[in-house]
Amino acid sequence: MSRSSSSLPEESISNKGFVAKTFIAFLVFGALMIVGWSTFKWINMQPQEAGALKPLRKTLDFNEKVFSGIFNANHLVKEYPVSQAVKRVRVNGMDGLRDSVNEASWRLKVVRAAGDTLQLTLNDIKQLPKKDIVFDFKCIEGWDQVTHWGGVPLKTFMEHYHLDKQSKMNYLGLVTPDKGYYVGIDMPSALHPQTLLCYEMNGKPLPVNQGFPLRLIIPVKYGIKHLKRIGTMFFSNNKPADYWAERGYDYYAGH
Ligand SMILES: Nc1nc2c(c(=O)[nH]1)N[C@H]1C(S)=C(S)[C@@H](COP(=O)(O)O)O[C@H]1N2
Ligand SMILES: [Mo]
Repeated sequence: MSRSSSSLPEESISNKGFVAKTFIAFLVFGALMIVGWSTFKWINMQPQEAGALKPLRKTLDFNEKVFSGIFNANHLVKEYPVSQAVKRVRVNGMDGLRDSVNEASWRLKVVRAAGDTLQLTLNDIKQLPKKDIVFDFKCIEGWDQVTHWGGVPLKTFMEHYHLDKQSKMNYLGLVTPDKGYYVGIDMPSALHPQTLLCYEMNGKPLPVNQGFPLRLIIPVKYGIKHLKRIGTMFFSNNKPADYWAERGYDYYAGH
């Protein structure tokens, strides 16, 4: 018997095993392709809901439940020394800022209830205790920068104007004077100690394209929620309309 003929049966056995394994691998691969492709097709066939295909919106709503469930109002976003704040702050998003704005005629309209609107000047707001914050501002598009803001904590503002009934509602809504940009904020995040009605950046009045005279600074959320140039504030138990949520982004937008 030659050596080659004695090694032949062994080789053909391992070859057989290899062929079988390859065959199974292809079957599994094919099956997964079919499952993946049909899931993709099924998702795409679903109707839209709030700017996203229904199954994706369901996922976003589920994420919102999870993240708002673990939200801790006492957990503070990291703060930095003022020296670390950038001097040239990026401008992103000009929706609702295209009209001119004038401090003398501008008012913050606070809708306490239907037909009961409080109208405040910038000076009224500046009378309240001021807080400065330097934090890492994060945009959902992927950039971030350490920036310095000043204003009155929204919680202090609500307490000062006796908006306690309103603060028990589920959401706060903010809208620019021209209604071109609008956000909805869950009340625990609105009342978070680092959330500001902000009128200063780097110790000076807000530049026009950064939201003069008054904007929201809400460090627990992504940039999309930091509405620039607030015109109207209102309260609701249902989700207020939200510009980017309508375009498929996460409504909660926390990080
Ligand atoms: N009125 C208004 N506010 C807005 C936007 C906008 O388009 N219009 N864009 C938002 C987004 S996506 C971001 S990241 C921040 C950017 O703030 P900044 O321009 O001061 O950097 O503003 C938010 N507030
Ligand atoms: Mo953003």
